[in-house]
Amino acid sequence: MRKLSCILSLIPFFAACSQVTPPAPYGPTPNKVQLEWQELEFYAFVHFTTNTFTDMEWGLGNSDPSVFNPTEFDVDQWMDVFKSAGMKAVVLTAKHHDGFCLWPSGYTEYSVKNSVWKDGKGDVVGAVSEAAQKHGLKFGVYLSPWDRHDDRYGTSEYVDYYRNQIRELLTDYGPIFEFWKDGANGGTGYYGGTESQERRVDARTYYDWENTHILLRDLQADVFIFGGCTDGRWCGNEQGHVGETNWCRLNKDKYHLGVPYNMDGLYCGEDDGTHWVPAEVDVSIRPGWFWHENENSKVKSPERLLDIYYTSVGRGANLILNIPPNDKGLISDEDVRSLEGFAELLKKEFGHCVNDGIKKAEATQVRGGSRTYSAKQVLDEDHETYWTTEDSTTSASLIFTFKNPTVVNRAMLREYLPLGQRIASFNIEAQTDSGEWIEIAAATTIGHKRLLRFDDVTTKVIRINILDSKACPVLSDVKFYESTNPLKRNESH
Ligand code: FUL
Repeated sequence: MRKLSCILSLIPFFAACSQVTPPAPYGPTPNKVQLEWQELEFYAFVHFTTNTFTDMEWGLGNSDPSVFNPTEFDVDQWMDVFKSAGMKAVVLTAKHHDGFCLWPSGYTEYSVKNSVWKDGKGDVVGAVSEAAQKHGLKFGVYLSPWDRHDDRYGTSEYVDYYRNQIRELLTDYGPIFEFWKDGANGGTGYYGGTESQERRVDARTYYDWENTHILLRDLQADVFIFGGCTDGRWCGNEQGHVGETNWCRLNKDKYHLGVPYNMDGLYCGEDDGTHWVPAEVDVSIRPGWFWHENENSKVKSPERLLDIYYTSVGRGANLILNIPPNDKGLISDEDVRSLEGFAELLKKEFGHCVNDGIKKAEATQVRGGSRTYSAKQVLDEDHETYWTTEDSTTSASLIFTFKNPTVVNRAMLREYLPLGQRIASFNIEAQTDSGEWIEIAAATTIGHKRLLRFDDVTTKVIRINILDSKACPVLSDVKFYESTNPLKRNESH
């Protein structure tokens, strides 16, 4: 009898250990490069060229190379600033629309080699790539397809020239994590002449992107190609926000670089999309992309940067924040101060996680009753483990009980993206002393990350209700925080 009860008591143990198959992926899923890219979350954009010295945004391609002379050029200072702000990478405009090359390209005379800077021996691309590596940041390049200087622009020779430049950049400067193609295309410029002229191209066909992508991946298999909805998509604006609903899926074959198609699709992704195309939010810390002295007083405040962080990273997109060096080759004090303030705010937002005070994590349903998929899996620091339910379930709740009444005012959630993006709507509720549930936050999609800020609530029990999901929900992480920042929600978008 004793033996039998002993055996019976082991049944739940064996049930928990038995293999319960994971959910099948839903829709398109990210590849390894896209998953690694998504983990970077927040990185720097650096716009720097002759424009910095001529006070222009879009140089016409006729500036004398000698104007490029950053007398106190110090890339270590840039990297220190980026790193202290929490950035994990940097993307440099190796060539902007004006055509001036920040490296001594073998295929044009319009580059640093004909500037007075370092007697023409300087190489900004080389210096930034080395400094990034030294400071533990990944390095990427922007290479403008449009070139307002080069006479070949508009002919097939220019496409060869562009590809030769890709060969130089992806061969000589170490690993390139992201290659940025800009959508601005054709129009007025000098194109090697003495007078401004107009040149138009058909952006759909002219560049033959398909073969350029093959070249890029041949040179560096792990490069993330941005622009034209290749590996990631532009969010459709340069103000610092992606849609509150942000799907990583897109019918990407309908989108072409520089050809306006469906702005809503860029902003929110497409629920029925055929490919995995996550969003990147590009925005400048200043009104312009290049440094202008008269914009020193218009640098975005730390609070504004925090709002941008919530409406980009906080909605599952990556944020590429432009911080343009000045004409001395340094990040200006105004930008440095703002980024320092922003880093302080971030520390206050997410510096105090209260998860340690959780004594119990439960779910209204656990797939196969298996420990592998239990509610606890969202609390470990492992992004690879997750809570999930039976296949047919599209709404369910996670319930967290704290040891003591706890103040909570921020939350972070992550879906397990290798199985596709699923959750379409959820809310968070806190239980009052009288046992009543009050809603404290609500949102639509989650994706890589969802950050929520809400008024202080003191509670012992919090629940996350998945209200709608495309397939059974798969959540990998949940964190609750007590922020010491006053709640200021200026997310106008
Ligand atoms: C735009 C460009 O025209 C701007 O000058 C800037 O480079 C920005 C990142 O992309 O389309």
